[in-house]
Amino acid sequence: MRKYMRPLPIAITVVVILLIAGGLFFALNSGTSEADRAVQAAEEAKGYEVITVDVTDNGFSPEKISVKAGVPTKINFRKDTSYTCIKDVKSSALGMNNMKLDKGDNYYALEDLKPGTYEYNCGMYMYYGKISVN
Ligand SMILES: [Cu+2]
Repeated sequence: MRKYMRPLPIAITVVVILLIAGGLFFALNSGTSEADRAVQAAEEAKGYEVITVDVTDNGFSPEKISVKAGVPTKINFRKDTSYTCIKDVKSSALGMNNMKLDKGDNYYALEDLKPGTYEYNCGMYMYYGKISVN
């Protein structure tokens, strides 16, 4: 009878270790850190409107953003995950050459755009996003 009681403590230990590892993984990989918020606040202090576009494993989110014409704007392509094939972003309409997207924040300044809709896409032409300037 006694030998059948051993697996339970082992199972509990395994579950506890998995929970701790999972919690650490989550803490390191998600959310906007204090430092990220400070960078955004600094950009806003310089007079930029900051719009965040999340770079996810299934594209850009939101897929379409709106920007006011004549207002200096920076898009923050924020990449919180490594599980995406999106490594860079480009747009011939914006004159944006392959901009490498590192994990974390990636700011791109939009200079004095004329009203209209501008498309961008990942370097592999798999995912698309739109910027509507009004
Ligand atoms: Cu891809």
